[in-house]
Amino acid sequence: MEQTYVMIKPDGVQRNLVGDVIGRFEKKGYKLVAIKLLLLTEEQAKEHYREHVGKPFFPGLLGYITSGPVVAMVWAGKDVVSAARKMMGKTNPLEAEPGTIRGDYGLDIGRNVIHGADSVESAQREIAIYFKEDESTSYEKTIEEWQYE
Ligand code: DAT
Ligand code: MG
Repeated sequence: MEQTYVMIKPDGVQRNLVGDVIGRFEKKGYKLVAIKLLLLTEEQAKEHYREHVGKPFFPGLLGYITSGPVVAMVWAGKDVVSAARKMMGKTNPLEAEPGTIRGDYGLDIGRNVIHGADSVESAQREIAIYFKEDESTSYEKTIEEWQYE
């Protein structure tokens, strides 16, 4: 099954949105295979956002993403990479549709609550930044026969 990397950013943790975000992924039917609360190091943040190093917003992004604990997660399921991006909504919360996480809870592009990998390759790269192989758990859920044809 496809896997993606999802991260509740420091504002999401501070604003008590952890349960809501996890609940959305659970109720949709995705399977949690790894989770931890951690404070990003500057190195991890730079590696995570390496495509944005040097952009005008990068210093602010770096300060924000390392400002408090985040919830790092790996979710698995059918087309989970693109589905998670849809559930999160557009990068700028003011452009994100109501019903999406950013659309429901965000106001500012620099405080947009959640991160989700943008491709299967990015997901694998990002998972490796935060999790060792033995920190992901492979297990069956009996409900899967009611979720997948
Ligand atoms: P996404 O998080 O939707 O993948 P991205 O990869 O383009 O978006 O940017 C990563 C993060 O950087 C984004 O969640 C918020 C921040 N960011 C992006 N563009 C920005 C901008 N123009 N001003 C301020 N922050 C920005
Ligand atoms: Mg991105």
